Amino acid sequence: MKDDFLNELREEMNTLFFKSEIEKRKEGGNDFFKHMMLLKVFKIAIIIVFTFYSCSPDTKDVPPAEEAARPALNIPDFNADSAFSFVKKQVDFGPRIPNSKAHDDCAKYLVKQFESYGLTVHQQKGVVKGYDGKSLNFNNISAQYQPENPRRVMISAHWDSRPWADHDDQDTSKPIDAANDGASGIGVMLELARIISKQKLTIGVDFVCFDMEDYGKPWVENSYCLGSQYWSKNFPLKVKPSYGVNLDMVGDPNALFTYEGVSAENGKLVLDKIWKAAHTLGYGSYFSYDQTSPIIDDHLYVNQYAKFPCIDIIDRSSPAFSATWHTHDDNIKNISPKTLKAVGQSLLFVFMYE
Ligand code: 1BN
Ligand code: ZN
Repeated sequence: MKDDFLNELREEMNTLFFKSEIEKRKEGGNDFFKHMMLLKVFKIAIIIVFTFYSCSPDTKDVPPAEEAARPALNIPDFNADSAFSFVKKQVDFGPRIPNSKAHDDCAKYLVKQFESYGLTVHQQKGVVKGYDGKSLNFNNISAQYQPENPRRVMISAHWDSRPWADHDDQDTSKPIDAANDGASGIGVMLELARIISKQKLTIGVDFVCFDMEDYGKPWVENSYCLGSQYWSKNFPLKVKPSYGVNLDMVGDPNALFTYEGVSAENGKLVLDKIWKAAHTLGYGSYFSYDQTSPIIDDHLYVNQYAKFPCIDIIDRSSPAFSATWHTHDDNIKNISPKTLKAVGQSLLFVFMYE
């Protein structure tokens, strides 16, 4: 079929050339001949269009030049100091433990911040029972950038803090500041929201602050991540994001983010994309391609119940996550703006190119 058309096209071209030569040699030509020539040109045009757009998969599969290489985008700067100030602000409220004033104050602050960026805020409030039988008031706060855009991604983190320092050797029953284990993820998220709200992305973004992640007891099944369990089982968004990125403990100076097991199982391509961006931008020392054991965190329940791929960027630099995990050393002094930047800038790069 294709060859027939190409042969016919060649024939037509030869004929036209031949006739044109006759035409040139004719003095002045005549109307009938000109009319025939126009018809011929028209016929050839149709054959060319048909040949190249209908009968030639070879050529159709070649992307136009402008699609082959996307123009370089101007990626805004992720401001590490701004992200750090968002972490400090949360810590300054005091421990954001369930049923406390600091918890309420921090919720109001988060809502106000997202609203100041012009985002649509939604609060999913309720009561859940902790592993100890206590009733805990939770609030999963989400903010939407381009709420009507059907192509969406989610960025999540937990905003509550652990009421105990069970990995410390002192004051284990006192709450931790949780500058890293909680506030760092929300700090990076707020800075991303601040920047993205001023940009024109091709995707919508759901910023989701999960509550009650850290009111759990080791080895008590499903006792952690109470907010994200509720959210994932009572999915409040109109559109499911294509994928989600959960941030947890993204502020330690010696952070190491790996291919965590649950993430690798459910969102390998998402990991590939973010890790590649990080290495391209010069943050490779924070992002290891090594696979580590699966862990319980908010992303697990998103994958399990909300059923869209969600990965976790979480510090696996020591066997028990970061060195300060669930100790009183998890404070603002041990937060590095450089680590916040490595994570935030890499994500901004990925989202801008979606
Ligand atoms: C992550 C940070 N997690 C708590 N703080 C989740 C977790 C649950 C980690 C159970 C270990 C065991
Ligand atoms: Zn924790």
